[in-house]
Amino acid sequence: MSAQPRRVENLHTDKGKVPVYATGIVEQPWDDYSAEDHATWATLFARQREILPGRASDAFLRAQDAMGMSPHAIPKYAELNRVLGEATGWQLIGVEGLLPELDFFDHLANRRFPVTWWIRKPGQIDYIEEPDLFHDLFGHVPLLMDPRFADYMQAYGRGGVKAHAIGPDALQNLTRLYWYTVEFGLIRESGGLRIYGSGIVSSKGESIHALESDAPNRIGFDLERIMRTRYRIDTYQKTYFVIDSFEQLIEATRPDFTPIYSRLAEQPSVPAGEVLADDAVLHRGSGEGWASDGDV
Ligand code: HBI
Ligand code: FE
Repeated sequence: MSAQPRRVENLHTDKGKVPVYATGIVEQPWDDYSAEDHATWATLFARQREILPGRASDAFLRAQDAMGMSPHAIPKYAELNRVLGEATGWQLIGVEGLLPELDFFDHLANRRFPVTWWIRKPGQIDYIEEPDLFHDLFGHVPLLMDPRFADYMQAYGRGGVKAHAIGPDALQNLTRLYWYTVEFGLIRESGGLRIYGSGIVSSKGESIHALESDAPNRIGFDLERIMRTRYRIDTYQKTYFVIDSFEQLIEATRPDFTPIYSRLAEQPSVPAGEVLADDAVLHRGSGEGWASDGDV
């Protein structure tokens, strides 16, 4: 019988006097996961851990080990929450899948990371449209153990709540920042370029492509440049942005973004594969294999 979650609707969390209702939270139905679910986790986990040493950031690999994640079984959110809560105060909550943006931002602003409760089917091992348990748990959760990244994710959530109140253009600018850092970011470490973005680190193909292919651009982090840059949903990224450290992310997101949104509203967006004159270009991509349409 496939796992069916028990709903915990409208978890009521008080922030001062204003109650905040977090919707769509479900208990992880761990006892109902099938042998096939655990086998899918094992296959994906082992395959990624095979190729990530030397490709993923040290902080990511260390954090994943510290959490005790292993291929033997799908981790229990409650067990991870003990380690994570101790390290940075973050907690995992089970969800059905993608949440309305404001709900998502509100969870991040309160150090709650939404993790999809179900895992993909064996036939979807190489690609799945929306984030499943493997993408969230293997990809996003480990770096929440790192105090600097944990702060960045909470700041992002707070920024998202504000951007949501400003309007869709601000939201689009901020979503691009999430996309090119949290999902598809690269970091320069002493050993060279490494992956920290969840969308890359949870994908075998993109873990190799992002670092070793000649096709994509690799450009130094620039906040406003990133916020203008469109991205790809259904193919590998055409451009990857590279930070020097997680501190750089924190510093870049310290100021209030309102004046930045106003400045960006006057400027055209940048196509996903374009290189601009004042970009800090680490690698100008060949563009081989790029789709000509479909930037969002
Ligand atoms: N919901 N569960 C979940 N996970 C996400 O990563 C997520 C989301 N809702 C919206 C969203 N991401 C993006 O649009 C963010 O940029 C807001
Ligand atoms: Fe994600």
